[in-house]
Amino acid sequence: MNRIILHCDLDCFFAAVEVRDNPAYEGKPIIIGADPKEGKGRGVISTCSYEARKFGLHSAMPISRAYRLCPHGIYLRPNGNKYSKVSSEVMQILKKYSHKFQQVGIDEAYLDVSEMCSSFEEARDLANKIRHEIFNQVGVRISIGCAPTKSIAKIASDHKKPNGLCVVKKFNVLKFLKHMDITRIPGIGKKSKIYYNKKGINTIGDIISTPLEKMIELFGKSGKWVWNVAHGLDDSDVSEFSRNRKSISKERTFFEDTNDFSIILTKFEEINERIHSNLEKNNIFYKTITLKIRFQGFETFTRSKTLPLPIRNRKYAIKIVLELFNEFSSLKRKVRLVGIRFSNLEEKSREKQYSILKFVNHSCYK
Ligand code: TTP
Ligand code: MG
Repeated sequence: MNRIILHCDLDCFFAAVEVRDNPAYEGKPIIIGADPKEGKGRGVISTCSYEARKFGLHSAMPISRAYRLCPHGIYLRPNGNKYSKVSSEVMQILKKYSHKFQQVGIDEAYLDVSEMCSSFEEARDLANKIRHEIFNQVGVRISIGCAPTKSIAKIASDHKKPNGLCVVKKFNVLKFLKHMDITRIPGIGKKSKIYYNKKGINTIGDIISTPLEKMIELFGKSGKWVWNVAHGLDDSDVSEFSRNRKSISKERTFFEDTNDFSIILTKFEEINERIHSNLEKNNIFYKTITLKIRFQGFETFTRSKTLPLPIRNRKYAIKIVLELFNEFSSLKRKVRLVGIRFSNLEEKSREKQYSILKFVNHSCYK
Protein backbone atom coordinates (compact mmCIF):
# COMPACT_ATOMS: atom_id res chain seq x y z
CA MET A 1 0.00 0.00 0.00
CA ASN A 2 1.27 3.47 -0.86
CA ARG A 3 1.76 5.60 2.19
CA ILE A 4 0.10 8.98 2.58
CA ILE A 5 1.45 11.08 5.43
CA LEU A 6 0.26 14.49 6.61
CA HIS A 7 2.53 16.86 8.51
CA CYS A 8 0.53 19.58 10.23
CA ASP A 9 2.20 22.68 11.70
CA LEU A 10 0.46 25.74 13.14
CA ASP A 11 1.40 29.11 11.64
CA CYS A 12 3.36 31.50 13.88
CA PHE A 13 1.72 29.65 16.73
CA PHE A 14 2.15 31.83 19.86
CA ALA A 15 1.58 35.02 17.86
CA ALA A 16 -1.50 33.53 16.18
CA VAL A 17 -3.08 32.83 19.57
CA GLU A 18 -2.53 36.43 20.66
CA VAL A 19 -4.05 37.73 17.42
CA ARG A 20 -7.02 35.41 17.87
CA ASP A 21 -7.61 36.86 21.33
CA ASN A 22 -7.17 40.47 20.29
CA PRO A 23 -8.50 41.23 16.80
CA ALA A 24 -6.84 44.69 16.91
CA TYR A 25 -3.53 42.85 16.37
CA GLU A 26 -4.69 41.42 13.03
CA GLY A 27 -2.28 42.33 10.20
CA LYS A 28 0.28 43.90 12.57
CA PRO A 29 3.84 42.87 13.40
CA ILE A 30 3.34 40.92 16.64
CA ILE A 31 6.44 39.73 18.47
CA ILE A 32 6.30 37.23 21.31
CA GLY A 33 9.34 37.01 23.56
CA ALA A 34 11.42 38.90 26.07
CA ASP A 35 10.69 42.52 26.96
CA PRO A 36 12.59 44.70 24.42
CA LYS A 37 12.91 47.58 26.93
CA GLU A 38 13.16 50.01 24.03
CA GLY A 39 16.12 48.17 22.56
CA LYS A 40 17.95 47.55 25.82
CA GLY A 41 16.19 44.31 26.72
CA ARG A 42 17.89 40.93 26.93
CA GLY A 43 16.54 37.61 25.74
CA VAL A 44 15.16 36.45 22.42
CA ILE A 45 12.07 36.22 20.23
CA SER A 46 9.94 33.09 20.69
CA THR A 47 8.07 33.72 17.48
CA CYS A 48 6.53 36.55 15.51
CA SER A 49 3.68 37.11 13.07
CA TYR A 50 4.35 36.92 9.33
CA GLU A 51 4.01 40.72 9.17
CA ALA A 52 6.98 40.99 11.57
CA ARG A 53 8.95 38.47 9.51
CA LYS A 54 8.89 40.96 6.62
CA PHE A 55 11.25 43.10 8.71
CA GLY A 56 13.67 40.19 9.01
CA LEU A 57 12.53 39.09 12.47
CA HIS A 58 12.55 35.40 13.36
CA SER A 59 12.54 32.98 16.32
CA ALA A 60 15.65 33.05 18.51
CA MET A 61 16.71 36.53 17.31
CA PRO A 62 17.92 38.76 20.17
CA ILE A 63 15.04 41.00 21.18
CA SER A 64 17.29 44.09 21.10
CA ARG A 65 18.04 43.46 17.42
CA ALA A 66 14.35 42.85 16.71
CA TYR A 67 13.52 46.20 18.27
CA ARG A 68 16.06 47.95 16.06
CA LEU A 69 14.61 46.33 12.93
CA CYS A 70 10.97 46.80 13.90
CA PRO A 71 10.53 49.47 16.61
CA HIS A 72 6.83 49.94 15.86
CA GLY A 73 6.04 46.23 16.42
CA ILE A 74 3.75 45.04 19.21
CA TYR A 75 5.93 43.22 21.75
CA LEU A 76 4.16 40.73 24.03
CA ARG A 77 5.35 38.32 26.77
CA PRO A 78 4.48 34.65 26.20
CA ASN A 79 1.55 33.04 27.98
CA GLY A 80 2.64 29.40 28.18
CA ASN A 81 -0.48 28.02 29.85
CA LYS A 82 -2.71 29.46 27.19
CA TYR A 83 -0.55 28.05 24.37
CA SER A 84 -0.48 24.58 25.97
CA LYS A 85 -4.28 24.59 26.15
CA VAL A 86 -4.64 25.65 22.51
CA SER A 87 -2.07 23.04 21.50
CA SER A 88 -4.04 20.24 23.15
CA GLU A 89 -7.29 21.41 21.55
CA VAL A 90 -5.62 21.23 18.14
CA MET A 91 -4.06 17.83 18.87
CA GLN A 92 -7.45 16.44 19.96
CA ILE A 93 -8.87 17.38 16.56
CA LEU A 94 -5.91 15.92 14.64
CA LYS A 95 -6.00 12.67 16.60
CA LYS A 96 -9.58 12.00 15.49
CA TYR A 97 -8.43 11.53 11.90
CA SER A 98 -6.03 8.63 12.36
CA HIS A 99 -4.90 6.27 15.08
CA LYS A 100 -1.44 6.64 13.56
CA PHE A 101 -0.77 10.02 15.10
CA GLN A 102 2.50 11.46 16.35
CA GLN A 103 2.84 14.81 18.03
CA VAL A 104 6.39 16.10 17.64
CA GLY A 105 6.33 19.54 19.19
CA ILE A 106 3.91 21.97 20.76
CA ASP A 107 2.43 22.85 17.37
CA GLU A 108 3.20 20.02 14.97
CA ALA A 109 2.10 16.45 14.36
CA TYR A 110 2.15 13.70 11.77
CA LEU A 111 -0.87 11.67 10.70
CA ASP A 112 -0.65 8.52 8.59
CA VAL A 113 -3.89 8.59 6.59
CA SER A 114 -3.05 5.74 4.19
CA GLU A 115 -5.86 3.58 5.56
CA MET A 116 -8.64 6.15 5.12
CA CYS A 117 -7.48 7.82 1.89
CA SER A 118 -7.08 5.72 -1.21
CA SER A 119 -5.49 8.56 -3.22
CA PHE A 120 -3.63 11.83 -2.76
CA GLU A 121 -6.79 13.62 -4.02
CA GLU A 122 -8.75 12.18 -1.10
CA ALA A 123 -5.92 13.15 1.25
CA ARG A 124 -6.01 16.70 -0.10
CA ASP A 125 -9.74 16.93 0.71
CA LEU A 126 -9.15 15.52 4.16
CA ALA A 127 -6.30 17.96 4.83
CA ASN A 128 -8.51 20.89 3.80
CA LYS A 129 -11.30 19.62 6.06
CA ILE A 130 -8.83 19.44 8.97
CA ARG A 131 -7.52 22.94 8.27
CA HIS A 132 -11.02 24.41 8.26
CA GLU A 133 -12.08 22.51 11.34
CA ILE A 134 -9.07 23.77 13.30
CA PHE A 135 -9.65 27.34 12.21
CA ASN A 136 -13.40 27.22 12.94
CA GLN A 137 -13.11 25.47 16.29
CA VAL A 138 -9.84 26.79 17.71
CA GLY A 139 -9.30 30.00 15.72
CA VAL A 140 -5.72 29.38 14.55
CA ARG A 141 -4.38 28.47 11.13
CA ILE A 142 -2.44 25.34 10.31
CA SER A 143 -0.35 24.46 7.27
CA ILE A 144 -0.32 20.89 6.04
CA GLY A 145 2.12 18.96 3.89
CA CYS A 146 0.95 15.72 2.31
CA ALA A 147 3.51 13.27 0.90
CA PRO A 148 4.56 9.60 0.77
CA THR A 149 7.12 10.02 3.60
CA LYS A 150 7.32 11.88 6.90
CA SER A 151 10.34 13.94 5.92
CA ILE A 152 8.83 15.11 2.62
CA ALA A 153 5.50 15.87 4.33
CA LYS A 154 7.44 18.08 6.76
CA ILE A 155 9.27 19.88 3.98
CA ALA A 156 5.92 20.29 2.18
CA SER A 157 4.07 21.78 5.18
CA ASP A 158 6.74 24.47 5.37
CA HIS A 159 6.71 25.10 1.62
CA LYS A 160 3.37 26.92 1.41
CA LYS A 161 3.28 28.58 4.83
CA PRO A 162 1.31 30.39 6.10
CA ASN A 163 -2.16 28.85 5.79
CA GLY A 164 -0.97 26.50 3.06
CA LEU A 165 -1.59 23.02 1.79
CA CYS A 166 1.08 21.33 -0.30
CA VAL A 167 0.58 17.88 -1.79
CA VAL A 168 3.59 16.02 -3.19
CA LYS A 169 2.76 12.79 -4.97
CA LYS A 170 5.32 10.00 -5.24
CA PHE A 171 6.25 10.67 -8.88
CA ASN A 172 6.73 14.38 -8.10
CA VAL A 173 9.10 14.01 -5.17
CA LEU A 174 12.38 14.57 -7.04
CA LYS A 175 11.01 17.53 -9.01
CA PHE A 176 9.66 19.08 -5.81
CA LEU A 177 12.95 18.76 -3.95
CA LYS A 178 15.64 19.27 -6.53
CA HIS A 179 16.07 23.08 -6.40
CA MET A 180 15.69 23.37 -2.64
CA ASP A 181 18.56 24.32 -0.36
CA ILE A 182 19.85 21.32 1.62
CA THR A 183 18.79 22.96 4.92
CA ARG A 184 15.20 22.10 4.01
CA ILE A 185 16.02 18.50 4.94
CA PRO A 186 15.14 18.01 8.61
CA GLY A 187 18.40 17.59 10.49
CA ILE A 188 20.62 19.72 8.22
CA GLY A 189 21.19 22.94 10.12
CA LYS A 190 23.48 25.91 9.56
CA LYS A 191 26.57 24.07 10.81
CA SER A 192 26.12 20.94 8.68
CA LYS A 193 25.30 23.15 5.70
CA ILE A 194 28.83 24.58 5.75
CA TYR A 195 30.26 21.08 5.77
CA TYR A 196 28.03 19.90 2.92
CA ASN A 197 28.73 23.06 0.88
CA LYS A 198 32.48 22.50 1.20
CA LYS A 199 32.00 19.17 -0.54
CA GLY A 200 30.02 20.79 -3.35
CA ILE A 201 26.55 19.82 -2.11
CA ASN A 202 24.32 22.91 -2.12
CA THR A 203 20.89 21.84 -3.26
CA ILE A 204 18.86 18.71 -2.66
CA GLY A 205 19.37 18.11 -6.40
CA ASP A 206 23.11 17.77 -5.69
CA ILE A 207 22.30 15.02 -3.19
CA ILE A 208 20.03 13.30 -5.69
CA SER A 209 22.77 13.23 -8.32
CA THR A 210 25.44 11.90 -5.94
CA PRO A 211 25.67 8.09 -5.70
CA LEU A 212 24.71 6.68 -2.29
CA GLU A 213 28.18 5.15 -1.78
CA LYS A 214 29.78 8.56 -2.32
CA MET A 215 27.38 10.20 0.18
CA ILE A 216 28.29 7.56 2.78
CA GLU A 217 31.98 7.99 2.04
CA LEU A 218 31.72 11.78 2.49
CA PHE A 219 29.21 12.12 5.30
CA GLY A 220 28.85 8.69 6.95
CA LYS A 221 25.47 7.74 8.45
CA SER A 222 23.98 11.19 8.00
CA GLY A 223 24.90 11.02 4.31
CA LYS A 224 22.81 7.88 4.00
CA TRP A 225 19.86 9.50 5.82
CA VAL A 226 19.83 12.65 3.64
CA TRP A 227 20.23 10.56 0.47
CA ASN A 228 17.20 8.47 1.47
CA VAL A 229 15.17 11.58 2.31
CA ALA A 230 16.11 13.19 -0.99
CA HIS A 231 14.98 10.08 -2.89
CA GLY A 232 11.69 9.79 -1.01
CA LEU A 233 12.92 6.60 0.68
CA ASP A 234 12.48 7.55 4.34
CA ASP A 235 10.30 4.72 5.66
CA SER A 236 10.05 5.83 9.30
CA ASP A 237 6.62 5.20 10.79
CA VAL A 238 4.16 7.65 12.21
CA SER A 239 4.21 6.35 15.73
CA GLU A 240 4.74 7.72 19.20
CA PHE A 241 7.24 4.99 19.67
CA SER A 242 9.55 3.31 17.18
CA ARG A 243 10.87 -0.16 17.93
CA ASN A 244 14.46 0.82 17.27
CA ARG A 245 14.25 3.72 19.61
CA LYS A 246 17.06 3.88 22.13
CA SER A 247 15.52 6.38 24.50
CA ILE A 248 12.48 8.48 25.17
CA SER A 249 12.78 11.95 26.55
CA LYS A 250 11.07 15.29 26.98
CA GLU A 251 12.32 18.64 28.03
CA ARG A 252 10.64 21.91 28.79
CA THR A 253 11.97 25.45 28.89
CA PHE A 254 10.47 27.73 31.51
CA PHE A 255 8.92 30.86 30.14
CA GLU A 256 10.91 32.66 32.79
CA ASP A 257 14.04 31.26 34.46
CA THR A 258 13.13 30.14 37.97
CA ASN A 259 14.55 28.86 41.25
CA ASP A 260 11.13 28.16 42.74
CA PHE A 261 11.28 24.47 43.67
CA SER A 262 7.52 23.96 43.41
CA ILE A 263 7.50 25.22 39.80
CA ILE A 264 10.46 22.99 38.92
CA LEU A 265 8.85 19.99 40.62
CA THR A 266 5.57 20.54 38.78
CA LYS A 267 7.45 20.58 35.48
CA PHE A 268 9.30 17.36 36.30
CA GLU A 269 6.00 15.72 37.28
CA GLU A 270 4.33 16.88 34.10
CA ILE A 271 7.17 15.50 31.93
CA ASN A 272 7.27 12.26 33.93
CA GLU A 273 3.51 11.74 33.57
CA ARG A 274 3.55 12.37 29.83
CA ILE A 275 6.41 10.00 29.15
CA HIS A 276 4.92 7.29 31.35
CA SER A 277 1.58 7.45 29.51
CA ASN A 278 3.51 6.84 26.31
CA LEU A 279 5.60 4.05 27.86
CA GLU A 280 2.45 2.38 29.20
CA LYS A 281 0.65 2.61 25.89
CA ASN A 282 3.59 0.90 24.20
CA ASN A 283 4.45 -1.44 27.05
CA ILE A 284 8.00 -0.21 27.35
CA PHE A 285 10.26 -0.49 30.41
CA TYR A 286 13.52 1.30 31.16
CA LYS A 287 16.65 0.80 33.20
CA THR A 288 18.27 4.23 32.98
CA ILE A 289 16.79 7.50 34.13
CA THR A 290 18.60 10.71 33.18
CA LEU A 291 17.94 14.18 34.46
CA LYS A 292 18.85 17.17 32.32
CA ILE A 293 19.07 20.66 33.69
CA ARG A 294 20.04 23.93 32.08
CA PHE A 295 20.75 26.97 34.18
CA GLN A 296 20.40 30.61 33.33
CA GLY A 297 23.31 31.34 31.00
CA PHE A 298 22.88 27.98 29.17
CA GLU A 299 25.20 25.85 31.31
CA THR A 300 23.75 22.35 30.93
CA PHE A 301 24.23 19.23 33.06
CA THR A 302 22.95 15.66 32.98
CA ARG A 303 22.93 13.06 35.75
CA SER A 304 21.87 9.43 35.32
CA LYS A 305 21.02 6.43 37.37
CA THR A 306 20.93 2.90 35.95
CA LEU A 307 18.87 0.27 37.73
CA PRO A 308 19.76 -3.42 37.82
CA LEU A 309 16.46 -4.47 36.23
CA PRO A 310 14.01 -2.71 33.92
CA ILE A 311 11.05 -0.95 35.54
CA ARG A 312 8.19 1.33 34.66
CA ASN A 313 6.95 3.15 37.70
CA ARG A 314 5.95 6.82 37.75
CA LYS A 315 6.45 7.36 41.47
CA TYR A 316 9.77 5.62 41.59
CA ALA A 317 11.02 7.50 38.53
CA ILE A 318 10.17 10.90 40.02
CA LYS A 319 11.88 9.89 43.26
CA ILE A 320 15.09 9.17 41.34
CA VAL A 321 14.77 12.37 39.32
CA LEU A 322 14.52 14.38 42.53
CA GLU A 323 17.50 12.55 44.03
CA LEU A 324 19.52 13.47 40.93
CA PHE A 325 18.20 17.03 41.06
CA ASN A 326 19.29 17.30 44.70
CA GLU A 327 22.90 17.30 43.58
CA PHE A 328 22.30 20.77 42.13
CA SER A 329 20.10 22.27 44.81
CA SER A 330 22.99 23.98 46.56
CA LEU A 331 23.83 25.97 43.41
CA LYS A 332 20.92 28.38 43.97
CA ARG A 333 21.03 29.43 40.33
CA LYS A 334 17.91 29.98 38.29
CA VAL A 335 16.85 27.11 36.06
CA ARG A 336 16.04 27.65 32.39
CA LEU A 337 15.17 24.13 31.22
CA VAL A 338 14.53 20.69 32.71
CA GLY A 339 14.24 17.32 31.02
CA ILE A 340 13.99 13.61 31.73
CA ARG A 341 15.26 10.79 29.53
CA PHE A 342 14.52 7.09 29.91
CA SER A 343 16.91 4.74 28.13
CA ASN A 344 18.06 1.12 28.11
CA LEU A 345 14.53 0.34 26.95
CA GLU A 346 12.83 -3.04 26.83
CA GLU A 347 9.48 -4.08 25.49
CA LYS A 348 7.74 -6.62 27.73
CA SER A 349 4.57 -8.63 27.85
CA ARG A 350 2.35 -8.00 30.87
CA GLU A 351 3.12 -11.30 32.54
CA LYS A 352 6.80 -10.52 32.55
CA GLN A 353 6.43 -7.14 34.21
CA TYR A 354 8.74 -6.66 37.10
CA SER A 355 7.30 -5.59 40.35
CA ILE A 356 8.56 -2.43 41.93
CA LEU A 357 8.81 -4.32 45.21
CA LYS A 358 11.54 -6.40 43.68
CA PHE A 359 13.55 -3.21 43.29
CA VAL A 360 12.76 -1.80 46.64
CA ASN A 361 13.93 -5.09 48.11
CA HIS A 362 16.95 -5.26 45.88
CA SER A 363 20.17 -4.88 47.80
CA CYS A 364 21.40 -1.85 45.91
CA TYR A 365 18.54 0.26 47.30
CA LYS A 366 19.10 -0.72 50.90
P1 TTP B 1 7.53 26.78 15.07
O1 TTP B 1 6.47 25.88 14.51
O2 TTP B 1 8.95 26.50 14.73
O3 TTP B 1 7.25 28.28 14.61
P2 TTP B 1 5.88 29.06 14.46
O4 TTP B 1 4.70 28.17 14.62
O5 TTP B 1 5.91 30.24 15.36
O6 TTP B 1 5.98 29.59 12.98
P3 TTP B 1 5.80 28.76 11.62
O7 TTP B 1 4.60 29.39 10.94
O8 TTP B 1 7.06 29.01 10.86
O9 TTP B 1 5.59 27.33 11.97
O10 TTP B 1 7.42 26.82 16.65
C1 TTP B 1 6.17 26.72 17.34
C2 TTP B 1 6.20 27.62 18.56
O11 TTP B 1 7.28 27.26 19.41
C3 TTP B 1 6.38 29.08 18.24
O12 TTP B 1 5.16 29.75 17.96
C4 TTP B 1 7.04 29.60 19.50
C5 TTP B 1 7.83 28.43 20.03
N1 TTP B 1 9.25 28.60 19.70
C6 TTP B 1 10.06 29.25 20.62
O13 TTP B 1 9.60 29.65 21.70
N2 TTP B 1 11.39 29.44 20.31
C7 TTP B 1 11.93 29.02 19.11
O14 TTP B 1 13.14 29.23 18.86
C8 TTP B 1 11.07 28.36 18.17
C9 TTP B 1 11.62 27.90 16.83
C10 TTP B 1 9.75 28.18 18.50
MG1 MG C 1 4.58 26.33 13.63
